[in-house]
Amino acid sequence: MLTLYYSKGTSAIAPHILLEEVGADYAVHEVPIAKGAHQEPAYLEINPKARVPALMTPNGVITENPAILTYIAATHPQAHLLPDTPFERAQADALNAYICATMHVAFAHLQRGARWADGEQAHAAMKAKVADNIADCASVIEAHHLKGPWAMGDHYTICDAYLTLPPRWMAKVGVDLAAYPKLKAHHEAMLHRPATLAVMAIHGL
Ligand SMILES: N[C@@H](CCC(=O)N[C@@H](CS)C(=O)NCC(=O)O)C(=O)O
Repeated sequence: MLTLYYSKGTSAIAPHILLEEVGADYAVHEVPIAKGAHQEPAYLEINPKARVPALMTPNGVITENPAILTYIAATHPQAHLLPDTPFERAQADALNAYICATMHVAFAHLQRGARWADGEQAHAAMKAKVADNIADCASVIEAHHLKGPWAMGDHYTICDAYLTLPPRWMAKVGVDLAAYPKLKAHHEAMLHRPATLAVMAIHGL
């Protein structure tokens, strides 16, 4: 049995979608960030980094979206969500690393500037850069990481669940998805999948 620790509307949407896609036997445990639940001792025992998502597995806790997505796919091989060849696997890892370590971090500068600098002026300066940085990240994904129709080409993989997040970040900072035809088509295709729709409903989206 797996347990996904999540907060509604966060990046936990990605592993949540993948758990639905593979038909996993899983439970959910809500950790509402807005109420500070991710900072409470009970949750810090699950994830000392005070972030969601986290996935409790029979072997212990996994944190970090790319690792969680890979674990779900690797433990449900019948769903074929990991590319077969070493090169394609590395390409998938590259996209997931980019979403996690560059685009998500760029988006975090909107609300979490205090992690990088002190003072209102510094936070305002960081916020002012977020839309441009998110647009740059979207351009990189559009040009180099999204083969179409799915991220890795003809087959849905772990990257596709993670790619549900960039359009959400883009919308929040006013970057027009229509300017990125492959990302837009991907987003629309995702919204036709029952797993995506089920998770969006749970997250109140
Ligand atoms: N690198 C982590 C980032 C996780 C993360 O930042 N999650 C956000 C929600 S999308 C969070 O927990 N925010 C609470 C906070 O920053 O205090 C991952 O990919 O799992």
